[in-house]
Amino acid sequence: MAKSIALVASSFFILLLAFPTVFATDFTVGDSSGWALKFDYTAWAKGKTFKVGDTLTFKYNPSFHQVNEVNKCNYDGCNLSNPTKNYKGGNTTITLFEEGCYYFLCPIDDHCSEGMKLEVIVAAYSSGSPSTPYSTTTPSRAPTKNGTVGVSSGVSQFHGTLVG
Ligand SMILES: *[C@@H]1O[C@H](CO)[C@@H](O)[C@H](O)[C@H]1NC(C)=O
Ligand SMILES: *[C@@H]1O[C@H](CO)[C@@H](O)[C@H](O)[C@H]1NC(C)=O
Ligand SMILES: *[C@@H]1O[C@H](CO)[C@@H](O)[C@H](O)[C@H]1NC(C)=O
Ligand SMILES: [Cu+2]
Repeated sequence: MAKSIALVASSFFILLLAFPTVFATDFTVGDSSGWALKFDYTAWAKGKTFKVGDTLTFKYNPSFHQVNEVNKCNYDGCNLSNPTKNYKGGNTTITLFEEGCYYFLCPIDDHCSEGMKLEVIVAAYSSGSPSTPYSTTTPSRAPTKNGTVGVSSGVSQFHGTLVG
């Protein structure tokens, strides 16, 4: 009994240590191209899975570009007025705090209509494969009926790994 408690406790400890690297991904928008003209950000975003807690980092020359977060209507029309937020400075990291769609564009000249715009669809924690480890980071909820299956299967996987 004491042994299994120790194993469960150490499993949680390992999961807690793993949490930041496993669950929060930072995406550099455009990868090595950064945030610039002549890049297809729709293609860049396609096939990537963005989750709540992930971050987007925009790297750009602050003399030529900025980042606006906008609503869908202004995104579709490349409307530069009343952005939700405006970022400058060349190194902008944005945390994707909630599920849903985020829209970004460059408000300088006609960069937006030339394609400097990005739509990102953010999935909830529970969708996608890493959901089981996430649920085990809330041990106080382990005894509830719904939590038991996910937590116990997660722990037993780690238990097996630890024991060999
Ligand atoms: C651009 O957006 C602003 C504020 O959201 C709105 O008042 C304006 O009518 C829009 N312009 C166009 C051309 O849609
Ligand atoms: C951008 O900002 C991040 C975190 O704020 C920092 O770690 C990084 O060194 C910065 N990069 C540049 C090129 O300024
Ligand atoms: C258990 O799951 C059901 C549906 O999946 C949900 O309605 C209910 O609120 C959940 N209960 C708890 C304690 O999470
Ligand atoms: Cu620009």
